Amino acid sequence: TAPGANKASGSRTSDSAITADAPTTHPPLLSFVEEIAALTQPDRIHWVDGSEAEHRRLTDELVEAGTFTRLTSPDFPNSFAAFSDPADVARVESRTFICSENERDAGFTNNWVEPAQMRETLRGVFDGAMRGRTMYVIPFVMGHLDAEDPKFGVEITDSAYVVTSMRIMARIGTDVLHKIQELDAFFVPAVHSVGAPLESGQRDVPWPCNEEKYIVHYPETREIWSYGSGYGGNALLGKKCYALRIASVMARDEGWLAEHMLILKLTSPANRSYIIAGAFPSACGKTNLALIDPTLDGWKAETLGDDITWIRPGHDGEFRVINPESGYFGVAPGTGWHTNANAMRAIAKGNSVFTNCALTDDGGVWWEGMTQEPPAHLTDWRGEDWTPESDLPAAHPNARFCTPIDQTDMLAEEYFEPNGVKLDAILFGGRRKTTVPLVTQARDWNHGIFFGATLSSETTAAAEGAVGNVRRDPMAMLPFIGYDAGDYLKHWVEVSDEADQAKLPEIFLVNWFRKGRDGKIAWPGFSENSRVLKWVTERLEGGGKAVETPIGFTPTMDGLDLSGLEISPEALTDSITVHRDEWITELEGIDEWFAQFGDSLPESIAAQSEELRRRLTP
Ligand code: GTP
Ligand code: SPV
Ligand code: MN
Repeated sequence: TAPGANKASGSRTSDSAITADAPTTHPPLLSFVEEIAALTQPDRIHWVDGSEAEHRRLTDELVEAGTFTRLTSPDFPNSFAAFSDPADVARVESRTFICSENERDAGFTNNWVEPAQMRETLRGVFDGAMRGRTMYVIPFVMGHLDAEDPKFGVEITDSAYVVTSMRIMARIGTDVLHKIQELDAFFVPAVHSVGAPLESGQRDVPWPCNEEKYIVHYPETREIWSYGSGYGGNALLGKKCYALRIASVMARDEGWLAEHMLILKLTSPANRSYIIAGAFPSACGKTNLALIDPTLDGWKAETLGDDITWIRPGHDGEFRVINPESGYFGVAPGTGWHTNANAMRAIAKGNSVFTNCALTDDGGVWWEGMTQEPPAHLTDWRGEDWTPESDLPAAHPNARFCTPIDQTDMLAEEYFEPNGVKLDAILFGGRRKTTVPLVTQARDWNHGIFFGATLSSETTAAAEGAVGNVRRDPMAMLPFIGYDAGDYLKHWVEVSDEADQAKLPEIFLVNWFRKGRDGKIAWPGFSENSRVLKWVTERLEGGGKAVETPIGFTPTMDGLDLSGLEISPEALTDSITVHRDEWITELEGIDEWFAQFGDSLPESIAAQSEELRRRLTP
């Protein structure tokens, strides 16, 4: 099958009993459903319409099954808590595969298996995988239904938890189904099973999953197959699997970018608005910045998105951005009234699903950092009694809230623009204790790509594995680039050819996490990041006090607006200073990193590290 085309309709058995009561006559969709049903052998098929009545029925069933706990506290209306299997709490990068025809096209950052071999493996594990369960068919669109080029998908899943979460995270249901048929549009076929068939009479568990997991992408045919996990990025296939891995391949072929970025609209006291996107690795501050409450007087922030951004060259030579999602799947711990009141207000409107948070005795949820004082007693995410004296955290460090984005008071009206809004600046940021200063402006587009290409961060709980090791994470996309990483950087270089050079966004490197001489994080972060954003907008206007350092432009000691902020001169120095010796060491790490790209590293980006070397050598 060619990219952008679903399988030929001729292959389907049109009289199949499987789809006799289907709400569509669209042949490629019917044959997809028939094929997967024949393979996985579910007890029944449910076509998801996305309605309120359906949502009520499904959540009732999930409560009945023990997967959901209905929250009875008035602080969390129409909301539910779910607790995963303790071994199914995060994305599984070691079990994520890009199965391109040629190994070279998956690149060194991805796991690769020959597609024919993977298809055979998956045929084995999916054979009968939905026995005893309902197979749900979820038509969805990433981005707006009335966009110029809407991007459709159909997720087949045997998890009602996935259906209720997808209803928050993407536009799903009957309208989408009709549009696919009306436009005879391509849809990404996405198949998900928890991998836990039920024999007749077998009792289900609250969180079925399988020790063996596969998160598989076929970039050429734009297919997704996910097996064995019910969790977030492994199972809500519109999110990382489609909107980043598959979409990055579509974007390469069609001349745009699919990125792991937040989108923020910032308005100055002079009433000028700026659209800023930010790529930070998982659990490194996107949701927090997307929902910032600026501490600076007269500055207003509104949000468009917190995790995924699609960037397209517009008709007018500008880059335009949209958020393809419709909800937050945010890290719960650390989200609190004192750090992220905007998120808390959205959550307080209800209609949310909480995964691996702790339960309060009055039927609500709690996590570390929600309030400054923990409650006296909780039931932790494992179902154990918890008190403030307990050694283990009450919520899993990667516990998540899933909340509709339109519950955000500070949602920007541009969120509703089907074809997006002009992008002014891009921030790349990581979690680094040393070396990387608070904010640095790139000299030009390719220098900015170099910031992104060499982005690094200490690992977090958002993926399985050890926490706290520095790893390179190009554009915060290391686990999400659906093709060769060198080709991806080349595409970033080339995509600017599509745009008006005078309208290209400015690019900045930020680090909220650098430690000071006292061993504590030097910069106060969170709302105070508005001071950095103000400097960014000043630089966009050709102002802002800066020094040129070997790594780019950084603020002078009096460059940031620090009015009303208590920060010692030492802490400020430790936040913004560039240390030549640290960068000479950093360059060794960059050399090692770039060596891994082999000859797929674009010359213009390799040249950037030579330029840095030259600038660091007195
Ligand atoms: P994903 O949803 O996994 O992609 O994560 P994210 O990038 O949206 O991360 P999020 O905003 O949820 O932040 C994750 C963690 O970083 C939380 O524990 C926050 O408390 C912490 N954090 C966010 N912003 C700041 C900041 O400015 N300073 C400091 N010190 N910590 C921050
Ligand atoms: C991330 O890990 O970057 C997330 C959460 O946003 S997940 O949906 O699980 O990918
Ligand atoms: Mn993310």
